[in-house]
Amino acid sequence: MCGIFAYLNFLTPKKREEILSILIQGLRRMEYRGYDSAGLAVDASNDCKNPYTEIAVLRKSGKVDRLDDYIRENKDLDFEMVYNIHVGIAHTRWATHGSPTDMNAHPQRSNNNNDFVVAHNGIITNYREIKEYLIKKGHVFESETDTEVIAKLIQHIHDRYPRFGFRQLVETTIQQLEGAFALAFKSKRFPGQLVATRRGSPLLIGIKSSSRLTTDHFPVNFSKDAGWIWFDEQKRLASNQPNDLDARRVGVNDEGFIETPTLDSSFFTNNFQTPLKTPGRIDVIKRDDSTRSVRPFDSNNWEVEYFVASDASAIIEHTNQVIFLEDDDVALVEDGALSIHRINRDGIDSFSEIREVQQLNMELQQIMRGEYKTFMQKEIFEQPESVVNTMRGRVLKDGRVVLGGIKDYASDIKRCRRLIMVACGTSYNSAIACRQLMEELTELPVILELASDFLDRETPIFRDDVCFFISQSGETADTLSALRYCKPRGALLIGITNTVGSAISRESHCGVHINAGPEIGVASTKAYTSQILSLVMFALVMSEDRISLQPRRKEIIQCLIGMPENIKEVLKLDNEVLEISKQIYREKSCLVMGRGYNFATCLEGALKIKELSYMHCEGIMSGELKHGPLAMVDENLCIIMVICKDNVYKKSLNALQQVRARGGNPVIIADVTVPIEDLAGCERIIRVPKTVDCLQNIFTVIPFQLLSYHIAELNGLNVDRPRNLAKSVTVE
Ligand code: UD2
Ligand code: GLU
Ligand code: MG
Repeated sequence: MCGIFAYLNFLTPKKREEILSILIQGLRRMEYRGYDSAGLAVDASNDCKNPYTEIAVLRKSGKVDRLDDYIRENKDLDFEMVYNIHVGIAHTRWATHGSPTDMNAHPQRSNNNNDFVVAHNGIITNYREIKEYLIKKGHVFESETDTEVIAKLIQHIHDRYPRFGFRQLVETTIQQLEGAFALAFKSKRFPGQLVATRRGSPLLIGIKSSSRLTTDHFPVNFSKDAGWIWFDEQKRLASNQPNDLDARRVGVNDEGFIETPTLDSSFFTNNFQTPLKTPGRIDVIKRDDSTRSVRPFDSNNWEVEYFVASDASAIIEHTNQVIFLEDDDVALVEDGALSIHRINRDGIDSFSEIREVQQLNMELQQIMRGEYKTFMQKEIFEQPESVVNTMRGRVLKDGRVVLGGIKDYASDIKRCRRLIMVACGTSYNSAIACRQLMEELTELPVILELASDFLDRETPIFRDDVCFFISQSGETADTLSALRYCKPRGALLIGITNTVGSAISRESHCGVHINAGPEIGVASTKAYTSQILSLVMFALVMSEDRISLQPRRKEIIQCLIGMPENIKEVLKLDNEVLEISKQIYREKSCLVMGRGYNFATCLEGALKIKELSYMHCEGIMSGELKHGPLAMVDENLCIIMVICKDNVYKKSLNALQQVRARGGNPVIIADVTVPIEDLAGCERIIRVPKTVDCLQNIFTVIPFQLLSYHIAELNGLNVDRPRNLAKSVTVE
């Protein structure tokens, strides 16, 4: 979930040193996205007559600077060597599969010869099945990444079908992949060629040439039917079906006729009927008179450079002519010419048949955060995607919930005496948000602990306790100390973190990586919602065999699936929230109240406002109102109330009445099903979509994220770096 950068120079001679600098610079431009390791691959022969016989893969955990130093110290590379035509690919990684080590950094490679190398952004959810298959076929894996299967798979297909072109190999490979990816491929077998593709992760291509571009668009070519389907050997074995694949025609021979491959009949099933004419070359539908790939320049002897990147910040300094790839586009650069391909016309209604060359007229600063002014804003608006990444491969279409990290411990956990959730700040609030559901679905006592207080009290912990340690960075000092305190006492330790390879992830017995992607803004937003989802998924896993709980589980899972769309709806409230921010940004103090599942939202909302705008703001349980806070209420106090149609609805309305009776005029955050008549004449109402009670707090907290953001901005404060605070608190 971090960044890809690739650079191809065609008839524009470049020293190896220059190529490496361009690649490193590309990575640096994407540094702001946050990452844990970096790497690149370039041609490595030092023989000018045979420049493409070797590929070097250079990778380092840590900063791009470390990679840079590592490369400069390399004694095997002749930095003066000049390439007329060259392809280099580079990557910054935010680990999801395997810790951030040199070996797990990208590019990943197909074999010790580096025949194929690939840089990947995203998560491959079916990589385990593919890996098992490839291991059986003799491939030896060296990393813990999901990405490595891509490199090994393309090699495997190449070995079976040596006549496939590079693009065809990639098309065949990506049809086996599930999950999300942006990919850049380089191969020793196809020197000077670059293939890039995406599904779910962003990717764009910059074009730079001193020849004039004669076209403002590239047609999309449709491969007739490269209809390869991964053959699920496991499934066949499980269902005891005979292997009738030998009888099928499953390959394409030299003349373009379908044949039965003799090497490995179990590899593919065939779903195409018509023979391809010349496979690997012209299997595209010609549109008008456009040829397979457009040579888009006005001179015969043209030179060109291409840049592939996850975002424009890495490209803008080179060129402002770019093409944005759509999902499942496969871009090939061959002989310096770019062509865009799609396997078939599925989903073509939503994508046009051309990819326009767009002019970027933005400043670098502007691009870095996309359309957003700050990282925090970007991260708030990323939530429709980050929640998908948290659930990817875990909430399955068939209604099951699978947490790979918990599976083996589930039965131990079910037998424990109590669940204890230990955290600080926002992470602590996520535990509050999920406490009720945890109790309901596990039927265990659930105890919440602020890490600092937990340590101060030297809380008794026993062998049959299960302790959760929740931390975005996985390095939070108090939480980590609490973990170390519990370890010798024999409790089972579960980590919930966003950072693979972090101390909490390493030192816990098991856990869940929330996979929200790097969070840069100091005030946590997307990590909070992903933490809640991770805990909800945990509760669902714990209750999967409770028959009486099935209807409840089903309802929750349905709502999880609808979550991304609903979050988009919530984000549309931004302008309404801005208007309210304008009314309250000068207040000295603010009271946020609610109860039940939305109490966590009040605490987290108040925390966001404090952190960002330095305003005094307090989140209270509305049940506590008459035990003290009500004394503060008058017509001047700024109040925000969260009211949803859940099991505490009546009580929430009661609190509203009490506030109204003291002249209070609260801003209300309500779900769309709350009737206006119930809201006691309040006029400032923000309506969020309705969902199942235990997930409602995700929708109610987002308006607070936006609110705190706008209040801070209206006050002219630094949103990404509030004073006195640090992103990860590694001191107690
Ligand atoms: C994991 C693996 C992945 C692959 C996949 C199988 C990683 C980062 N992920 O993804 O490589 O094997 O399973 O489908 O390697 N863990 C802790 N403490 C924490 C968080 C996680 O010990 O705070 C453990 C967890 O118990 C598991 C591993 O780390 O053993 C990976 O956890 P995950 O949440 O990334 O698991 P999953 O299944 O999504
Ligand atoms: N899932 C891949 C890995 O863990 C790619 C992560 C990324 O996008 O940086 O290596
Ligand atoms: Mg661990």
